Amino acid sequence: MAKTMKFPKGFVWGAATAAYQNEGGWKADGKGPSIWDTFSHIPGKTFNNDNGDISCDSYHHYKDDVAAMKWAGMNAYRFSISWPRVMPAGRGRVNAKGLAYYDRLIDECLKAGLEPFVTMYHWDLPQALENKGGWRKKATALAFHDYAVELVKRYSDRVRNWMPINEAPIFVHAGYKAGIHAPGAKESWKVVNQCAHNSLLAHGLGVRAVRAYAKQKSETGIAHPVFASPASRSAADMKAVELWYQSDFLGGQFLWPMCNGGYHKAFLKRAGKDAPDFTDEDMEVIATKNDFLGVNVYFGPIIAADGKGGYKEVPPPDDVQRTSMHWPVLPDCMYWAVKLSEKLFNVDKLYVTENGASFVDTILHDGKIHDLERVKFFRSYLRALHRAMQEGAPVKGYFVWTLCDNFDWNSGYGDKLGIFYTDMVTGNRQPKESARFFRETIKKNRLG
Ligand code: IFM
Repeated sequence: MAKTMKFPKGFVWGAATAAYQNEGGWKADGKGPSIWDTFSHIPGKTFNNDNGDISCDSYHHYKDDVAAMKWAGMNAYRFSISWPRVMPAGRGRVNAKGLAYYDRLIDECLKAGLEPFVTMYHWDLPQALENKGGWRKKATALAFHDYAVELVKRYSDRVRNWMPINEAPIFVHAGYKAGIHAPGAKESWKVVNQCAHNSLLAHGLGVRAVRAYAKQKSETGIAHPVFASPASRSAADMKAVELWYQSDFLGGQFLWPMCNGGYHKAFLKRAGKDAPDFTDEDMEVIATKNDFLGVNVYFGPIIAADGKGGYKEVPPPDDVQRTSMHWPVLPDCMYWAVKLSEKLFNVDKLYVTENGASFVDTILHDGKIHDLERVKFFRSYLRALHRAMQEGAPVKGYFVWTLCDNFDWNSGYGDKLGIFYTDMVTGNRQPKESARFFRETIKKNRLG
């Protein structure tokens, strides 16, 4: 019989969403255009030419989102604020109606007993800033600081948890190198590394905005994706995976300088002439101490020693289960994300800020959605998380990605990750089996 796994008292259970993926209202009440509005409106850029113009229409249905989380027994909600809704041109004039929307959402959360965890940037850069160079320019990080100050002044009487930046490696690499995300650029490595650097700078400035203007004791952290696991526990593979976290373009380039006070020499060597330009002052800002690390866990590279003092990626087993996005199901990745972050990044508090899976699901003849593969996925990842916590990892909460089926970037509505089905016509949110699974788990605060 499977063992019962208890979570600690006060454990944070929530759902995570992002403004562009959920809100809709892309032109409502004075919102400015974002790079995702522009990109998704170019034919051929997203699956089926889908876009987030309406999506779950949370701009009008936020009360339904909150009610769904309350039904599931959650005690927190991680959502992002749309920069161009609040500052249509990215800097300068603020949009009173946009700011008021988040007042309503925050108040509704608090009324329902949901602690707001606010992401300041989940990829919807104001188009006006992209027109001036976007993340290629330090000016964007400075504009982000002013935007962050505005948010903190406005909401910190009610918001205590802030994540300035979400998943920098993804929006930088997919948006500025591979060109498959907005703004669809394919830059040189030198420019890409500069974008990464500027995103780190923005994060540090966001943290400083919270420190300087928060009206109550508040905490900050980054939400970071892509965590590698070692191929085995051998000393050589463990050393190889550490090297990945120090020097890789997805690993070492981001968390290492933030948490350990500067780029690792192995990263600078790897980047060579393509390393970003930076000043000592930049590095100080980037290393501003955070209170927690947010880990977004889906899957990650499996790393082994290459026999020459370096590392190599080994493929997952051929028969590994895959989600409809073709992502391998690797629950051990959760265990290692937590364990290695604790070890290498000097963190004393962690949240799983995203975890979820796309599977094909549909309403059956009984009117229900039996997404049993997704339930199995959650069970296996939560078990791995619990194992790390049993070994002492300071994990304080878990956010499922995501609440409702929504727009998932270049795969549009082709992949579903919600624990609630969204009726895009009526706006109705219908619980899937996975939502019931969370309701049970949260109620008992244990698995099994
Ligand atoms: O939907 C995304 C989210 O915006 C960032 N993390 C991965 C999710 C699944 O693709």
